[in-house]
Amino acid sequence: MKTRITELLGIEHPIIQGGMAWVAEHNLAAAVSEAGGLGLIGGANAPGEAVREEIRKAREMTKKPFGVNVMLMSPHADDVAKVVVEEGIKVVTTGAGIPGKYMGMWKEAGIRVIPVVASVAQARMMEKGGADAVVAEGMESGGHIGEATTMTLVPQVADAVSIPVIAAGGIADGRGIAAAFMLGAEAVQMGTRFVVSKESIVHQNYKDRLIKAKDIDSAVTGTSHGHPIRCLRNKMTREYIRLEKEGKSFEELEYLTLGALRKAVMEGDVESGTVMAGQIAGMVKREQTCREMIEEMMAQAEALLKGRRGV
Ligand code: TUI
Repeated sequence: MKTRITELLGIEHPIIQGGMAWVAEHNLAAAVSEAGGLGLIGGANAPGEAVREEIRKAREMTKKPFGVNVMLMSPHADDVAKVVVEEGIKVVTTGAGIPGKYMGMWKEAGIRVIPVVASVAQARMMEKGGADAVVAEGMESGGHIGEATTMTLVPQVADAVSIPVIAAGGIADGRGIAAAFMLGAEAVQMGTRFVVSKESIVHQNYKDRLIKAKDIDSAVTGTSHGHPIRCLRNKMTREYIRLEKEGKSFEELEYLTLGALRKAVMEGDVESGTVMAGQIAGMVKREQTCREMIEEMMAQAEALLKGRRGV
């Protein structure tokens, strides 16, 4: 399936892997790229040198293009922004902020810049600032989210900008991809399904929790203080939301989430840790390789878009 995004990025399938903190490391990024999508290394809160090492390890595993997600709230964002240039990365996505101050440096280096946005206003601002495309991310996504749903955001962003739009949030099969295309997207970004891929290094407890999840098993913490994070319900989210209702501030609640994503992803503590996942977790039922996932989804999406029933 060819779109402006597959052309822009030099990839076979219009599927981009989310830049998930702790999860999007070199094994996953290389596997998604090898399968014909665009793998991403998630910079998250990691120092620049750690991201450089991840980039080099991914290069040893694939000759195909992969990108880096720069999390703009990271204290190391300035360093990571330089490392991607030094390492000759060709595609950068950004999250949790406006990448304006890095835009000149990245464009000069010939990098394709694809900010993740959560509103039409942000999408317009990014286009004006020179973005090559935007990811329109709905609140069905895992992790840090905005307020609009994918169904409402994607067509409004597609109408507002002329650069290509990538849909994200609540997409995990060929039906989701076909639907996103109907809304005006030219590719999708997916996180949750890839978390349970065979190549994903997350702890087995995390994968099992996600596979067991039902449709309404996620919760959003931090809505009261402007840092909304979607994750699967557990002891941590129950405690967090209870204290939020009592009026506790972000600073007072920080102890509950500090290091909690690492604890869930690396140590498998899915009760006290942060198990970030999107609302589509309920549909993710088994571990497969990234190639199996991508081939299955593309066959289903292509059949639907040609007017046949899904396979
Ligand atoms: O960035 C994400 N998802 C993330 S980042 C992350 S790590 C983290 N952990 C704790 C706190 C904060 C982050 C986990 N999940 N998705 C992309 C995304 N970007 N969603 C929403 C936005 C966004 C938000 C504000 C984009 C721009 C923006 O601009 C701010 C402004 O001033 O308009």
